[in-house]
Amino acid sequence: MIETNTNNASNFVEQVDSTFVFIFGISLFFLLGITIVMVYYIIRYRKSKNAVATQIEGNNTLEVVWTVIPTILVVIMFYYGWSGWRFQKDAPEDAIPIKTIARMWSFSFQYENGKITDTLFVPKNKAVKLDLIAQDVLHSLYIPAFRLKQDMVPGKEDIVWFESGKEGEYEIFCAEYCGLRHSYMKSVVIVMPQKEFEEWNKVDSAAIANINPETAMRIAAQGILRKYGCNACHTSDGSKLVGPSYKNILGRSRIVIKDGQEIEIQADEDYIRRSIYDPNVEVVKGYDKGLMISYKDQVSEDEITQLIQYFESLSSN
Ligand code: HEC
Ligand SMILES: [Cu+2]
Repeated sequence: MIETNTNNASNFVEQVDSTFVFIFGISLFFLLGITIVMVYYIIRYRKSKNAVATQIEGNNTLEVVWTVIPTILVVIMFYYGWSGWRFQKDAPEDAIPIKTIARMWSFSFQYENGKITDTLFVPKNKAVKLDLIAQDVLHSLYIPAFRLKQDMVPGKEDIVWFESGKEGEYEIFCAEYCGLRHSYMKSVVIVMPQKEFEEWNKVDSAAIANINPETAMRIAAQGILRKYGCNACHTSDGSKLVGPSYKNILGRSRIVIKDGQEIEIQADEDYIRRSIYDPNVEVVKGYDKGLMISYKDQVSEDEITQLIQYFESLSSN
């Protein structure tokens, strides 16, 4: 359930909202003021009443008034905008750091203990600092309820921070058009009591003992696919998305394009490993090159082995 009442959802809500109301109020005042005066003059000086125009030669008082007042207003607006922005960039020393990774087309969040999730979990009443990393193209982290938005630029380190005062679930969007499935690039931040967060943070995702090994293997593999955001482009049910489905991927032959040549290749375990570590060397025919990035520094050999097992289980013979 997404929380709709955003009072106190983050420590920025009040300040951003009052800046918004201030700027909106000034804009509305001038919109109405100018429109009313304009309509009044149209009627007052219409042709039948005032056929010959009166020429007016400047007015110093008026010139000064309409230069000085708007300048003051704009400087006040700038001040509010600037100080609010500075504050959002200046995380407290003791803020909990969470690595926030954006890529086509999902977010993931890595906590201090190495745990990685696709939903952002944070404690209530505790400052949290998000270290932003874009792995492929421009993205933008947008949490409307927190009044927080920051572009994520590949190669550029940036942070945002916040402290939430209200438990609940809030939406996260990518606010920078980043390709085909940009509109699916969303997530959720869950604010929970500090105790619950600490408990949650301790629980190891591998604590799925005592279930049948086949199920454990599937759960683990699906966890890996979620963790790295693979499902933004691939499915397990045979349907084509941006990339081919994992279903029936193993053991089949397919045409790939390598060095500009079409070659037929048998999809064995080694091919799967190469597809994940060097995806743009052999590109499956009919799909685009350059969309999948190399996961060499991310997915471990052990995880690849687990994925291969899972892909095997999806291959009906
Ligand atoms: C941004 C989209 C995207 C993401 C994210 C992505 N892939 Fe891919 N993947 C593709 C595309 C497009 C292809 C086909 C072109 C090619 O071979 O590079 C592909 C091809 C593959 C292939 C070869 C498929 C075949 O039929 O031969 C495998 C295996 C694969 N991806 C696994 C993964 C895994 C595992 C992850 C996560 C760690 C992942 N992909 C993340 C887009 C993506
Ligand atoms: Cu994006």
